[in-house]
Amino acid sequence: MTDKPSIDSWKKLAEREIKASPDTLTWNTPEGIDVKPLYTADDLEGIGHLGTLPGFEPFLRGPRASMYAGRPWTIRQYAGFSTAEASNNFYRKALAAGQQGVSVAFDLATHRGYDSDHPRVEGDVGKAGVAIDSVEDMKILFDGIPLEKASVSMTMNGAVIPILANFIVAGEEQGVSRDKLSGTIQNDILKEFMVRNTYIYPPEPSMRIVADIIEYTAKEMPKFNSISISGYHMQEAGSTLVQELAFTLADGREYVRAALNKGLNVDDFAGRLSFFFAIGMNFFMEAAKLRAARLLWSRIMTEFEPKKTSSLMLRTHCQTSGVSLQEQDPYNNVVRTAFEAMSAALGGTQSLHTNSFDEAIALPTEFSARIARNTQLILQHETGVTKVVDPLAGSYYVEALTNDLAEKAWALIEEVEAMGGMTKAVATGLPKRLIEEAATRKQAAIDRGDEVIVGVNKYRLEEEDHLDILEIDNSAVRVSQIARIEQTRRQRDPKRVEEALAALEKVARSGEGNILAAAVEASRARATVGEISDAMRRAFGDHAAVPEVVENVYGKAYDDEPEFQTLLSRLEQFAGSLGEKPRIMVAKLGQDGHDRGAKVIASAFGDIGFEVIAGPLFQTPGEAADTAIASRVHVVGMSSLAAGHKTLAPQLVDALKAKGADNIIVVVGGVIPRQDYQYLLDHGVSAVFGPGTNVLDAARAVLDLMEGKRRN
Ligand code: 2CP
Repeated sequence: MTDKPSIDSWKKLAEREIKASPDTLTWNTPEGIDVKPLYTADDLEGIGHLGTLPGFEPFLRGPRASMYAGRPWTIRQYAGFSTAEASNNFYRKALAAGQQGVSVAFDLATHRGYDSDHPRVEGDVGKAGVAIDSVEDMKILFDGIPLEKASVSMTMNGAVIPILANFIVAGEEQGVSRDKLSGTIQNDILKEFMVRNTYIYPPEPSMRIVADIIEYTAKEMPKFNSISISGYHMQEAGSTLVQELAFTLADGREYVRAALNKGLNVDDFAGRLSFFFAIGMNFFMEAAKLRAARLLWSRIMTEFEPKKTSSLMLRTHCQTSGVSLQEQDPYNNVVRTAFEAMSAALGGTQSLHTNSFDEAIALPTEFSARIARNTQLILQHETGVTKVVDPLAGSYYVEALTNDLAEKAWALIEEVEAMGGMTKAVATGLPKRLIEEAATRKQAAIDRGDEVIVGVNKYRLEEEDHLDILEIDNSAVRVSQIARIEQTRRQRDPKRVEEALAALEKVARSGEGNILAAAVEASRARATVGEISDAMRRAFGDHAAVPEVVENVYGKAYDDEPEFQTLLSRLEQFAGSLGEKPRIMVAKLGQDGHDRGAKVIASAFGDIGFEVIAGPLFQTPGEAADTAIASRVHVVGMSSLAAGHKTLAPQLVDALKAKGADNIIVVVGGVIPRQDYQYLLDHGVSAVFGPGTNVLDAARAVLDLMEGKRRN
């Protein structure tokens, strides 16, 4: 006989089963939330949100009363590659196969406001998205896709003005006036300064651009979501879910203030603000996060005293987590993505992208994209999850988790508020630093095996299967883009272009008028993305971030572990023989701003005993070689996540050689497909560290290389 059921008797019973206190089963998550092995009605005590209903304030249970029972979320797959023609073809096929909205991925040259013929972007054109140089490309992108029907999301932040202007003009020339265009522009610059790094101008004018877009769309494009306030990239950069939640909502509050400062009425734009979150592998916490987000947003918006309840409503897109995908045993990624998608649905997302299983390595193939899309179709049509609104409501665990997340995120939001809001907080570098620390801690937990990743640090295959991946011939894309730019330049009226660009520059400089309205004129005149961006560069200047490196986070996770100590003393010994600390430069080349990997490596190598030089973002191979030589480094570690490695790494090797510095060892790390290793090794790279590399293994390999070089 067991005791009568009570918490105490449960504890005793559990203790007998596990031969330890059940408190030892508590899971201390990176969010600082202690997840207990059992939740009961006692955990609901004092939680204020329990009696709420979907469609009503505070919208915790969903922005719509009927939610998916009335209309399922939008299946919106983010895609774009090489040319406008290829991407258009892909969108048309996807729409015919069940996708419901379009979502455009632009290449990094476009993101950063460079035309495809610019010398800085040789390795980037057409690589991680589609190259768009002018409205001519934009028209091809949407050829045969009726813009009065299909809603279009465009992920653009840096060059947001020329891209949105081109979209408006492409609509016009398709016969669809701008008031009929529906969709979303990302237009979220604050998180670019924090994590995503596709900014162009300094923070202050960048915030004006955001506000001008909100103003223009509020007046002219009633069906268009003016912004997609994004936490996605924070989680991708390593943030905890509390950080993602807090910084995203704090960003949102800042944008509302910027729009109000332009004299807008809150109800004229608040209903068209939208959000974007990542959905990672912490299944219940991710669903709870979306519920908490809606609760907190309605709390924030209440401060601005809107009259319409829709102004309090958080509507969001979600994407399954890119960083949760692994290169090793990649079909596991299908399973990961399916769980994440289910979690997003249980959390009540409005729109969803499911990643393809090969995205840890390359852009999706037609095959992998089909499985990703079908993951959502199966969820919507076969599992029954759409039939009931907010089915997790009332779960002791999920309600307690929703409350815990909301409380912790609110505390962080208040901290940001005390700093004077998010623009000021971003300027101090605090959010970025907190995220980088969390990322470094996570890497150490994975390297130590504390956090299990199936097929990577446990159950790893002896031999991986070969995987066919999509490869973009970037030089061919560049040639065809340059030909089209030249044709556009030949056919346009140069005087009209010049006048439109001068008018745009004046609006930018003077602070009077709307920048987007001026850019629409320039786009009509066939000014290119680069020319429009340059007109604003002349007024605003360029933003350059100073890279910082987190210290004593990675090393601390290893404290007194023998394996780590052995490496430390080996390095010390080598430094002794060298007469100085070995120096490594972590380099980012081209327009690839994904710097999580670079930052984690810099910080871990620093803790191991290297002197680390963190190179600035966006260097050309020649510039990186100059920095490496001036810093007298022994090794350059190039981090590449945007598929530019086959162009940029050999150029870096050649630049070092040309400058008489071929004694500097070059290693490459990041998203490098196995198929490319030999190519890189044949072109002077000494070692390649692909996804899933243990950082200590990488450090040992670099040390081996340096010792080998010294012996020869
Ligand atoms: C929805 N509707 C309903 C119901 N549900 N009507 C009746 N009953 C219901 N149950 C209506 C809505 O009010 C709306 O009409 C219409 O149906 C469409 O629904 P929605 O919920 O607004 O969906 P949506 O049009 O798909 O819009 C979703 C978002 C939008 C989140 C609001 O901003 C969006 O699509 N965002 C996508 C962002 C994105 O794709 N980002 C890509 C990131 P009305 O409009 O008339 O009200 S790429 C990421 C990469 C990683 C990167 O950033 O680098």
